Amino acid sequence: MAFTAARPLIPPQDLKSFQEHLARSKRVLALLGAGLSASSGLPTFRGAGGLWRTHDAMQLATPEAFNRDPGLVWQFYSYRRHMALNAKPNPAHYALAELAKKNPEFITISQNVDGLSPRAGHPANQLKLLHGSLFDVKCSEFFCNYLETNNYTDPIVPALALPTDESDPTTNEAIKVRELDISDENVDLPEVSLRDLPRCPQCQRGLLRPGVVWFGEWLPRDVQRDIDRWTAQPENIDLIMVIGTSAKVYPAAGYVDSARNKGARVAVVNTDKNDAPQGGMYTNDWFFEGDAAVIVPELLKSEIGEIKPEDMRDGERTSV
Ligand code: BJW
Repeated sequence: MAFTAARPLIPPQDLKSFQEHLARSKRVLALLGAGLSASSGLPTFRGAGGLWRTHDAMQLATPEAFNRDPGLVWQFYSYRRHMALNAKPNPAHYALAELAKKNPEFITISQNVDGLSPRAGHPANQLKLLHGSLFDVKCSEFFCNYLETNNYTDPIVPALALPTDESDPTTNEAIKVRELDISDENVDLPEVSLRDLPRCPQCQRGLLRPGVVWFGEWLPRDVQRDIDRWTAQPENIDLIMVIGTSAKVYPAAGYVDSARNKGARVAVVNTDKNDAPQGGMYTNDWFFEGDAAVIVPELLKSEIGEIKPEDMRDGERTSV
């Protein structure tokens, strides 16, 4: 019986040409999206993971949804804070952090708000969090400037605690109670009253809200300024890696074109072959189809070596 060799995950010719280019590259950019954290167990926005109960996650990520039903939107974000706190960075988060430590001219623009890149030790000055963080909270009142960073209290207020399965016979004081998955529409969602939601300690009036960027909102000005300064430098950009993002949301998606306009070759890592950047793929580009958690460490191995389990030290936050 004849055996055919398993097809390598990354076509060897593509791996070789990418790594040769990476070795020659100085100014490198990465644009990250939700697919990077998919292997850590966190859902993406579009496609199968994009439904939270019966709600489109993209619809919940809007100021309109918060104004209409702040309780529901807080339940969505409180659930995601809990999930993110309990998730672990994956090898791709660590590989990108290692590349940043090796190359000070490498910057990463992340659309992710889950805190996994910081926890993987990605140097903060090389990590631009374009859409904020689940662990920042700010006042929703227009005239109040209250902002709290690194708030890891889970749940942020008691009313947002996940319901537990009271009928579970294993549930007792000694054993961790079984939390119910409220992203599943078949699980009853507890009622949350407005007065139990987190309030601003500064103005005492406004509701607190997650410090993330919703549709129609401006992006953090300092973050955008840093990126603009970096891209506007006279030197060319050598490479942009577009990892785990559908690259459909602006201004993030526009950085692919900005980098291309400064000479960058584009390398996409995505499980979906159809999720190429809006401007399409050029002949010199690479499309690496597959799980970022597997592909990214493989691509970067020539620069950073192997990511071993003992290298994956989680700068975990303690949930309070
Ligand atoms: C894997 C994988 C695995 C899965 N391995 N891969 C120009 C043109 C048109 C519209 C606009 C424009 N400029 C601005 C706009 C409006 C708007 C916009 O872009 N709309 C689009 C829908 C067209 N942009 C804005 O409103 C932005 N603000 C702004 O521009 O302000 C100025 C302004 C104000 C007023 C008027 C006009 C201008 C703000 C955008 C904020 C986006 N916010 C969110 C929520 C953040 C908080 C939260 O997390 O809840 O950010 S929405 C959501 O989308 C989230 C994400 O960061 C973002 C991008 O999604 P991402 O990460 O790409 O996720 P997915 O799910 O889409 O893709 C995952 C990918 O991974 C897929 O490709 C999978 O195949 C892949 N994958 N598993 C590798 N294991």
